[in-house]
Amino acid sequence: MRANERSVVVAGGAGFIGSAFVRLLFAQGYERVRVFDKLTYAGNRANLAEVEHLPGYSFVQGDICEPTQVLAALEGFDALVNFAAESHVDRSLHDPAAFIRTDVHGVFVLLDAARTLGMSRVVHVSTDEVYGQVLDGFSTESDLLRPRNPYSASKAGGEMMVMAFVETYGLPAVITRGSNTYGPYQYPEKFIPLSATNVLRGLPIPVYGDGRQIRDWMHVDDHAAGIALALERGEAGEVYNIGGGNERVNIDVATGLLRELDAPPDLLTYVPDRPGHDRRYAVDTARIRALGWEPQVRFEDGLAATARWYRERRDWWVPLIEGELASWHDLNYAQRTEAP
Ligand code: NAD
Ligand code: TDX
Repeated sequence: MRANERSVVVAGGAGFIGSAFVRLLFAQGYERVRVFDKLTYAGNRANLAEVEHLPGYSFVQGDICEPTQVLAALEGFDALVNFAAESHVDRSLHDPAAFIRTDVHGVFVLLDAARTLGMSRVVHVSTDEVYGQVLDGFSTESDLLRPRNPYSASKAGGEMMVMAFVETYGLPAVITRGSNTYGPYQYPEKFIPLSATNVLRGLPIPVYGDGRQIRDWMHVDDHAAGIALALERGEAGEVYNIGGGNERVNIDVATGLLRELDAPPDLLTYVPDRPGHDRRYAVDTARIRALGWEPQVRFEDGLAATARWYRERRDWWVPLIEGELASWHDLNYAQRTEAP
C-alpha cells in the first residue's frame, strides 16, 4: 500500500495542530480521513472548514477516554494519529487532573483500541517539554525525560504507555516530540495568539517573569509536515524530535508582534512568573531530518503572516474571546495584572 492510500483517524483533529495536519493530509492525496474529537474549549469545527466538504472526510465527536466511542470511531481505518490532549501548561497548574485523564489515561484507551483492531500504524504526538528545561545544548531522543510541570509530566506518562504497547504487544507506534508551534487557528491562550489578540484589542502583552525564557518556535505547517513524514516513514518504536530551529527569548517574540501590528512598545507588561517555568527548550532534529524533513518557514515571515491572520480573522477569534476565554483570563491573569 502506498503511504497516502492509508485511511487515517486524527484524534484531536479539531484543535490547532491537528486541523493543520488534516488539511495537509488531503493536500498530500490521502483520501479517507476521519477526525475524532471531543470538542473541548480548544476544539473548533471552524478550523476544519477547508476540508469538511471533501467526500473522504468524516467527523465523529467523542472522548478518547471512552473505549466504546473510540473503538467505533477507529474501526475500519488503517492508521491513528493522536493530537488529542489538554495542551496548555498554565491550565495544568490550575487543574492537573484533567491532564492526567486525557494525556495519560486517554492515550491508553486509544492504544488499546488500536491494538484490538490491529491498526497498521499509530503516531502519538508529544512535545519537547517532556525533556524538561534544557539550559545548554540540545535534547536528543535518547535523553532522560525530566518533566517539571503537570502538563509535561502527563505527556511523558502518555509516551511511556506508547512504549509499553510497542514492547509488550508489538504495536507499530511512533512518537513525535515537537517544539513550540505557532500559526493560524491557535486558541488565544498560548503566548503568540494571546499576545496578538490582546494587542488587537488594545490590551497589554503579559510577559511572565523577566521574559528571557527561550522557546524554539516552529510554524504549524512545518510541524504538521514532520508528523506526516513520521506517519509515512517513521520506524515503529522510534521517537522523532521536530523543532523549528528558531530559538527566541519571549520578549523578542512579543516585540516582533508589536512591530507587525503597529502597536506601541509600552503594551509589553511584565507580570509575576509562571510557577516552575522552564527556562529553555531546544531539540536536536537530526533524526527527522534524515527522513527528509526540514522546516520551510522563516520565523520572521511566519510571525508576520500570523499577525496578519489574526488581524484579518476577527470572525474566528472574537467569539472565542467572548466565550470561555473570559473566565480563563480572569483566573490566570487577574492576580498578575489588572488589564488582560
Ligand atoms: P489544542 O489544545 O489546540 O487541541 C487539542 C484538541 O484535542 C482539541 O480539538 C480538543 O477538543 C481535543 N481534545 C482534548 N481532550 C480530548 C479528549 N478527551 N478526547 C478527544 N478530543 C480531545 O492543542 P494543539 O496545540 O493543537 O496540540 C496538539 C498536540 O500537539 C497535543 O498533544 C500537544 O501536547 C502537542 N504539542 C503542541 C505544541 C504546541 O506548541 N501547541 C507543541 C508540541 C506538541
Ligand atoms: O501570558 C503568557 N505570558 C508569557 O510570558 C503566556 C501564556 C506565556 N508566556 C511565556 C511562557 C513561555 O515561556 O511564553 C512562553 C510560551 O508559553 P506558551 O505559549 O504557554 O507555551 P509553553 O508553555 O512553552 O508550551 C507550549 O509548547 C510546548 C505548548 O503550549 C505546549 O502544548 C507544547 O507542548
